[in-house]
Amino acid sequence: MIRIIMKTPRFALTLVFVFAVIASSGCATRATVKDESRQSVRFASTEAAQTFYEAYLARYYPPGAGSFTVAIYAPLPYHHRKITTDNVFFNEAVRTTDKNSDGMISEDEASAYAATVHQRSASRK
Ligand SMILES: [Ca+2]
Repeated sequence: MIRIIMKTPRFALTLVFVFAVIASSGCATRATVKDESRQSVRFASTEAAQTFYEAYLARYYPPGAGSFTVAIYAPLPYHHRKITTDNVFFNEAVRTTDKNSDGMISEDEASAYAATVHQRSASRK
């Protein structure tokens, strides 16, 4: 037995030791949730609302957004996640779209927002 250990490379023993320390130390997980109340917004027309919502959904909920990836990660002693709620995304989209900050999204503003969203998604392909 001693002969086997003596022949084992020092690197492998170090690796086993590090893994044992990580596996036995546990993992601290912390999550920060970023939330805010949903901003109220008016639309100049139903077409402006339709254009805005279609672009908003394309931006934040693209096709395949419901799919998930399975991955195996090495255990780390500390893990921190940031979770952003839908309201934060929605308010960001409204602030981006409402260029003159009057609380109403016009058809021109909705179209400009939709153009940036579609341009952004086209550049990713
Ligand atoms: Ca406006």
